[in-house]
Amino acid sequence: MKSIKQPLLAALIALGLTQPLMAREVTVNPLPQTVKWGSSVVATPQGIKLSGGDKADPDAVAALVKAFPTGGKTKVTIGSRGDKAVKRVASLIPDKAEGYYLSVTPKEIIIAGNDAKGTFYGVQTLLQLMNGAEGELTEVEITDWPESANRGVVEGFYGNPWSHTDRLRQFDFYGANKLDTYIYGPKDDPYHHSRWREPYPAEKAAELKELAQAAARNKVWFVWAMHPGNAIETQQDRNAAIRKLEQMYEMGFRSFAIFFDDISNYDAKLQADYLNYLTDNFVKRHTDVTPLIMCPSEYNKLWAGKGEYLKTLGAEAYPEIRVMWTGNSVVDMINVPDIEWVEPLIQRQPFIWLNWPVNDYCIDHLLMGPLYGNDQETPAMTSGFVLNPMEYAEASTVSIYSGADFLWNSDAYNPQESWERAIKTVAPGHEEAFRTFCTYNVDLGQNTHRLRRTEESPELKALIDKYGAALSAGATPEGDAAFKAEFARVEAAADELLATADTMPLTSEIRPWIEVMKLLAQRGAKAIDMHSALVADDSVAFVNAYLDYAALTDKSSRVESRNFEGTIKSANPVVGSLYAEPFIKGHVKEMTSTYRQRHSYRDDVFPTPVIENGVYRIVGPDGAYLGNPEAGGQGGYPVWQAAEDDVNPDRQLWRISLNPETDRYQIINAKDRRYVNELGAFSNNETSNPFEPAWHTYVIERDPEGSGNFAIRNGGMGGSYYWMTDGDRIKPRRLNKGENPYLFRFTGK
Ligand code: LOG
Repeated sequence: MKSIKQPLLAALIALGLTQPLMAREVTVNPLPQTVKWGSSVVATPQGIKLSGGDKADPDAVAALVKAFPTGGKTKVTIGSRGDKAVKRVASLIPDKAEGYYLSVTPKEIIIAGNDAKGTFYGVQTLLQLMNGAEGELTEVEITDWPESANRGVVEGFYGNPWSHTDRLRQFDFYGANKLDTYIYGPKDDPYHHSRWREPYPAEKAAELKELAQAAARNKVWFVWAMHPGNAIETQQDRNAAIRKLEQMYEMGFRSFAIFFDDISNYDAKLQADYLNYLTDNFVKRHTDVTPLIMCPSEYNKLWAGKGEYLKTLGAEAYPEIRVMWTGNSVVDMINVPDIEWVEPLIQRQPFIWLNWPVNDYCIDHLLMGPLYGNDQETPAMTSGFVLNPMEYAEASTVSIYSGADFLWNSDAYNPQESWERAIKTVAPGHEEAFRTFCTYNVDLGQNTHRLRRTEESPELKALIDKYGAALSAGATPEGDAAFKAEFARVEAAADELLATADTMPLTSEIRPWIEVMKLLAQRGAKAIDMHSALVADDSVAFVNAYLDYAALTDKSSRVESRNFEGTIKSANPVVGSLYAEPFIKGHVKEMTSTYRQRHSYRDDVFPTPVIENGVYRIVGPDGAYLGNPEAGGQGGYPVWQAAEDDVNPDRQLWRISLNPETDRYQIINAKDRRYVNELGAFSNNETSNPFEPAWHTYVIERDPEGSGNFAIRNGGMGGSYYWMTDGDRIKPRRLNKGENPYLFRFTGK
């Protein structure tokens, strides 16, 4: 069951008899396990006549009567297995934790949970059915249950912790989407992390108490986490921990986690001993505190080596303590083998901490793309599964919505469809504009975890594929018009969203990215104007369009997102970094270079690149040429050669050009198109290179002393490494004090 369309309508759409626009489409998230539509039409209740309400789960009843006042005519029966009110449907209730049976007929509505939570979820499904129903419901019978327990969110990122209002809104969202777990652990809450020993100040404590209640109302299990670092050995430290946990207990919390992530000099045995101590001296001293959850220091396979740490932890920590796990690496989707690897080590099912859509390691980007890549079998193989979101709470709900869908019914989960539904739910009334926004905010950019997403701006991508190359070649009026139309569409979407930004929590939160998207669209349009002017040989129009472009670009570079005093600084929003931005920037660079070759009118307005894109000899300190004697081979490295290669001059020629994605130079041998990589060796060639341009693009610097020589510096991860020579090869390394890196000249062929 992929999406729930009312049956007649689905049939009409299948026959092509109606437009989806006319659809009275009803969606329920997460997708229920089984749905049977009837044929009768039922008027949506104005008021209800409730039976079973006195016995049924109070949160479920409260949610129901909030939507439908009692004292009306529609008969609604509610209850959980064992309640008299729902006895006659007892055999229809799924025998599954949190499951429910819901029936809507012209005669009555029945909500029957397998347990209290199931009843609450039955009500949520009814409310969602009503949402799209426009006055009428179709007769329906739903039998539903989750495939896994403990589905939710860990607020575990660096940066601005969510606000109190953010969290209250989140809990309502979780309740509505049947997520039942929230772990509180924002790295930049000092009372969680650096100052964990101290009690919350009164005002914060009052807020947290209110949160605990809001969570309970939504059937959300609230777990408060503490991050004591390595202060876990002395009796004093342990007393302080228990004191803090008791304070949190007093405030209404009953579930706790201990995080040991992102620390060094840790010890598995000691951590296990500490957790056991807290279990004996805190958890078990109460009758209503649940077993601890812990986040290990080696919380992913990449860091775990052979797993000695995890093995000790697994053997020593009490079996009821749950152990979190982020998968193969810090940021990674979860696959079956990852779980099969860790489970025997920790001797229990892992509790998944999915680092998605968290953006604290790529703060300039919003991650608005679909949630995909987790194996369907994984939720059932875990003791819990939570998503770590962005500090942008509202924007995170696109992924959280799909997380709820995936974790409830992973068999039926379809990333793209779920994402489309998320957009409609999260930005009602602005679906198209918000969808456009999301498609332009998919890529993560270069990042340490090397996770990329490529579903960016498919509309623009299609145009680039179709017209991109032709654009460089000359006149493409049709292409110009198509690009202009796409950029106009994007600008209109930005305008629509900006108009709501004073009133809508979502758009007010992401305003800086919307502004940058608008500027991107305007810059794109100017780039196309430049193209038309270049083709028409109109230098005045070209320069004017360029000046507009440059002013918009400057404006864009000055947009900032909210600042923060903690570990994360303000973000400079980047939009469309995978296709849109490189296309626009690369195209402008290329056109200005072409312009400079043809015209001199006001050519001073263009920035002069350190060196122009072109094919060069690279001449080293002793007048030697950098060559590629093993051209066409595998591996190896470029070598300094005293003599010019007359036979194969291409082996000493290098194509040096700015890479639009990194804005740094790539250096490729003209003979076999292999890259020089960050180790000064040859990498794969242009078409087979699987590595990100960050690893093999360089900053070229002109000697400020005016020698006419250049330095070549690694642009990527080893950013402070300069190309130096070592025997017959290049060796990128850090400079010694006072060392001169300006060793190279570029000469034409
Ligand atoms: C942190 C987390 C952070 C995330 C992504 C875990 C268990 N810990 O590398 O706080 O949000 O990665 O940057 C982490 O993931 N450290």
